[in-house]
Amino acid sequence: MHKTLKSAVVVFVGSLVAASCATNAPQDTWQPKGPNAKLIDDLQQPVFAVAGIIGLIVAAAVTYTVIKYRDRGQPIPEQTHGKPALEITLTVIPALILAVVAVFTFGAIFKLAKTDDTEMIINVTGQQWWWEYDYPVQNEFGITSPIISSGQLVMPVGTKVLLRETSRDVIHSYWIPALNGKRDAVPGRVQTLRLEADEPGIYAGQCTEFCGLSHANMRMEAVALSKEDFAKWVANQQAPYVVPAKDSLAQQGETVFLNQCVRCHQVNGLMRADGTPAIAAPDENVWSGAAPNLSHLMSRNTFAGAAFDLLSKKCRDEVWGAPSNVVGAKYLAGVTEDCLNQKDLRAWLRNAPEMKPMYANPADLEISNGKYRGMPYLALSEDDINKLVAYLLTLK
Ligand code: HEC
Ligand SMILES: [Cu+2]
Repeated sequence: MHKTLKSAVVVFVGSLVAASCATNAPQDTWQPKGPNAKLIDDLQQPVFAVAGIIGLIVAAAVTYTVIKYRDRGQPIPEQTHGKPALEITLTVIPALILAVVAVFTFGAIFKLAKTDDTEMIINVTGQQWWWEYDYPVQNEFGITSPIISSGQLVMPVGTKVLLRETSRDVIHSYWIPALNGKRDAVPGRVQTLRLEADEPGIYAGQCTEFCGLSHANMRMEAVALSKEDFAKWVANQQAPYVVPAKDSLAQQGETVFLNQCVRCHQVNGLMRADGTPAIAAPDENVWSGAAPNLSHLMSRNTFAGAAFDLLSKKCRDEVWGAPSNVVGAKYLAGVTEDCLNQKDLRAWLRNAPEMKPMYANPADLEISNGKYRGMPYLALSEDDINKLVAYLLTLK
């Protein structure tokens, strides 16, 4: 066999084999789990089929021509100029195909852009390199005071959720492939994205607009809960602050937290020693002007832009692998001491920029006017880290 032909066959067969490898592909765009993603899938399947058939016909025609008419020293054939009938036909046929595709595409685009049937609103803000969610007051869902969370977007199933997206720094893009296409989060603008899940479950996604050094570590999940489970989640997010038991390790951790962390991280209801509420000022300390609200940190099971698990491997597999009728209950159990991924949380407190690159060049810190991009290195002692972990575990 000819050498190039041989390698072409190897590449072709190889890519077919490679393409069929992924059995566990949570970000597969071909497995819609809600009506918006289904709408896109219903469009892309036939379009892909038509394009595929045309692609095969063209490839076959090219291969046939290349082999049949390859240069064997034969005389140059008779030269012609133009064949109007053929040219018009070959223009009209693709135009008709594209016109049909366009009709269905526009239909889908308008349906996906609808906002007037929205049942629930969640504000989504991107920043380097994590997502913040802010649930405005919506009494019909029991949200009587705003809820602020990060990383994992929790939503009720069978509900038309409208994300209102923006960004605090550069352009990011929100994408949960199982639930819908992508929508850019642009500073100074609000853009909407519909999400709706048919079944309870955890659906993975990631930022899909290159946004700097840790773009690849800017991930997220949508957690769809049954309506009853969602109501429980809401109630927990609004539950008041629980003061750590007197003389416990967690109480010492609270003190460390007040000294080291509260300038960036809000914990609702946390009081300073003098009895005044501790109000975080991330705008003074962080380049994007925000840091995750940690009030109910242990109710989520990933952290730092969903790049790391808060749950140990064993517990994570139990939650994420749970069938849809129990996944909600498992998720709501949150992170208990037995299930905490101690290793990664401690490593994060020890030296966050080492786990998640924030600066290609440390001198860049000066350029951001002394404000950190992401979570800084805080030179904490192991003793303080022990106390902090005990404290963070109380933030259920
Ligand atoms: C200068 C501001 C700043 C300080 C001080 C700070 N952090 Fe952070 N922290 C951040 C930012 C910004 C992020 C988000 C980083 C990311 O996800 O890439 C973050 C992320 C986190 C997260 C992950 C939260 C989530 O939901 O993903 C935890 C936990 C955390 N910090 C704990 C602490 C603790 C404990 C302290 C005190 C010892 C502390 N931080 C001090 C800015 C700060
Ligand atoms: Cu991003």
